Amino acid sequence: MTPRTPIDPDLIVRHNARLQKDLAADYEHLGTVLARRGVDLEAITARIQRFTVAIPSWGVGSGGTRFARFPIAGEPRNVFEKLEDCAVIQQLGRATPTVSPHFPWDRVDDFRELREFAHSYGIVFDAVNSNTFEDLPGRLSYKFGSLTHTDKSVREQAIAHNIECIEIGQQLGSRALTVWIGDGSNFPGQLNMSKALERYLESMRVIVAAIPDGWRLFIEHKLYEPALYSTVIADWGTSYICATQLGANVQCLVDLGHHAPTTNIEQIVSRLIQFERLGGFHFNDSKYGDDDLDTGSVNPFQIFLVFNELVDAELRRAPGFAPVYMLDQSHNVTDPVESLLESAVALQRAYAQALVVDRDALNSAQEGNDALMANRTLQNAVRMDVESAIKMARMRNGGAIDPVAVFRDSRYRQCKASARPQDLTGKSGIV
Ligand code: LRH
Ligand code: MN
Repeated sequence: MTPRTPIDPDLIVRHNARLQKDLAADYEHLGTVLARRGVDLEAITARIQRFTVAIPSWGVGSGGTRFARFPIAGEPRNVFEKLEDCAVIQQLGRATPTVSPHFPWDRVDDFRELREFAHSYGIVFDAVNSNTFEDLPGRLSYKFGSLTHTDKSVREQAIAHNIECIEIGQQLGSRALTVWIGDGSNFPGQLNMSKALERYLESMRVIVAAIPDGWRLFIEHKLYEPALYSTVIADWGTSYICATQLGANVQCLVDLGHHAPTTNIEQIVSRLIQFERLGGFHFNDSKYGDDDLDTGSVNPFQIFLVFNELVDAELRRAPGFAPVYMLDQSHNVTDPVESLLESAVALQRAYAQALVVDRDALNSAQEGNDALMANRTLQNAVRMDVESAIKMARMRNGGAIDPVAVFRDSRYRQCKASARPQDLTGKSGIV
């Protein structure tokens, strides 16, 4: 069944026809430059064509902060419209065939209908995300925590929600659950820290017992926010220890914005690969806190250094290496579709640059303690203009050479503005 296409396919053909000749010239030039280094461009392009990253369902609506959220006309009002926009990103960019849903934000009455709706656009569901950081009417409050709350009935409510997310995920065809909790404290002395972690492990053991065969559970750590003094799962070390306590199918998820600004995230990635507990990523960028900015928009070298570790593991076939890539961003001032298109490309760029690293030269420089040559080997790769390889991969996958140009020319957002009437007065909050 050919997927439905929210954008007129002819528009992509017309756009590509205008850009194809220049792309071919740039691609041939890159091939020559890489061949001089003994690198086969076609092999790189083929790997880029296979690269995929999941779209966060909550990322296709306008994001906000605690101060305000500024909705845009034509943004999705429900999960079906979110999936339509995800289909636009996949049709134009051809690197995002999966969507990571969040519950209860994406709750519907008929999940089979939702699955079929997604499949009609060629979209499948990735890891499901539970939510025990917001209260629902008539439910027990998570003000003082969820899986670690001192009150057993609140913990049981949070456990039941996670198990329900697994059941929903099974109906949707997902194969993983991501558990991020904001549990922690705002005052020294407010929380008995070891008891809180013990309650966490006790609750997670019940959830892990409900994980179906072939599924994984990802623990997502975060330094702070909403808790502002201590967070129960604050860092990779705590996440790793808990994963080893809970079971082989429990791994660590690295959200790039969940670390102190000076953290060496690529070393955390290297550790989790070494000890076979790297479950996946929430990619984004940040300057200060969990800013959820567009991937590669502030610190593209950071993303490259992370992919340098990932490509090293991929090429040496590191045991247990099967990370799931997802974006987790908040688009407060841009059109979410455009930001997500550009962010997927930023990941393809970091991946391609990491693929052109001369690993033999890097290895001998490292073994020989030639620090300058080792760093220069990476600098040579990150300075490589791999744009034509990314564009060629996208075009060969049936996408647009310039996806944002086609998106704007399609006037998709303007069409949706009339098709999706809604109140645009902003409220605060991330979604
Ligand atoms: C927490 C987080 C988590 C999601 C939420 C939307 O900051 O990164 O992954 O549940 O954002
Ligand atoms: Mn996240």
